[in-house]
Order: sequence, then C-alpha cells, then structure tokens
Amino acid sequence: MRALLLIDIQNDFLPGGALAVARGDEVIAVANRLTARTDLFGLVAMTQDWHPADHESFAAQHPGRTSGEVIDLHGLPQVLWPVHCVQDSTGADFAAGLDTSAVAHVARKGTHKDVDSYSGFFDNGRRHATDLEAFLRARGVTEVFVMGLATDYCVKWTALDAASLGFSTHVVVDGCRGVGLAPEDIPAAFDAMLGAGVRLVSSDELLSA
Ligand code: VGL
Ligand code: ZN
Repeated sequence: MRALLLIDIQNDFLPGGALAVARGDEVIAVANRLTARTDLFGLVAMTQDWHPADHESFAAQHPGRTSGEVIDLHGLPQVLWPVHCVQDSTGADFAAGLDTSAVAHVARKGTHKDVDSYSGFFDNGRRHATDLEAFLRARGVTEVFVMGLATDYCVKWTALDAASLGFSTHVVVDGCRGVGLAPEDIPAAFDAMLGAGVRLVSSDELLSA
C-alpha cells in the first residue's frame, strides 16, 4: 500500500507567512494533482506543524537571540525561528487552496515546547513519536511518497525517518520548496536523502504511470 505524505503545507510557510518559504505556494497545485489520483495512492496523510505559543524553537523565547541563529536547546542544536504555526492560529491552518478532501489523517508535531520536531514521525531528539507510523502500519502502508515544505527541514527529516523505519521512501522533488538559510542547504538535503536510500521522483513521472 502506497501513501502520499503532504508535509506542512500551512499558511506560515507560504509567501507572506511568518516563516515564508520562497515559492512555497507552488507545491499546492502539485499536491492537488496527486491527491486527485486515488488510483496511485491508497491513502493521503498530512503533517501539521503545531507549536505552543511559547515553543522554545522561537527566537522570541531567547532574549538577545535572533532568527537563524543556532543554539543548544536541551542538548540538541536548534535553529531559532520566527514565531510560526502556533496552535489554533491562522498561520497554522492548511493552505486555503489545498484540497484536503482525500486526507485520511493529520499528524501534528512540534507540540512539546522543549524540543522541535522536523520529522512527521519523531521529534528531533527521538524523545517522542507522533501517531504517524502507527497509523501507516495499521493501514498496511509499505511505500511512502513525501512532498511539501520545507525541503531542508521537515521534508528531509520525514523522508529520512520513513526510510529508517523501513518504508520504501520517495520524495516528489517538484512538490517541495526549501528554506535555504545557506544556499547549499537545499541540494545538501537532496544528497542526504539519496544517501539514505530515498528515491527522487517527479510528479509528472507519477501522473503518467
Ligand atoms: C519547518 C522550520 C521550523 C518545516 C517547521 O516545516 O520545514 N521548518 N518548523
Ligand atoms: Zn516549526
């Protein structure tokens, strides 16, 4: 069974949002084209970045620090971010144009204030798991197709964890956009995924199959 995983396609990651990803809005049309093809994917699941207002990944929680700086957060390196995807805020909502009618499950992450969670499966310290793996296993999923925002954070870590959990893992390259704090971060993310056995595909390849 194949699952399509739509990663963090939320207002705060779109142009104009609090943590805007350049051309992040372009992934919406790709997601909608793929979710319409119920013959290709047995199920669709989404992740939702879902932080408490005082999440410790926010630069605002660290007086004197600014977004983009890296600190040690309870033993883990942490990039500091603008306040984003606060629970129940408009910024945390899914993109208005995203067709969510086929979505079977939403896995929320980043809910523990003391640790960030880029992956849809585990937080960055693997201290807590979300319900995503159990959901996929219960439905007999063996193969996942990952796309969304952002290539160099949540897409990358979700794909790496999926591969490490034994799912046959693909990333839909044209369905992803990255933050790119450093210009090499986005190509490096694809290299890391390839190195972990993740396969890179295009939506056109999938749609023409
Ligand atoms: C993300 C940074 C902080 C992402 C989430 O969705 O890639 N990046 N929180
Ligand atoms: Zn976040």
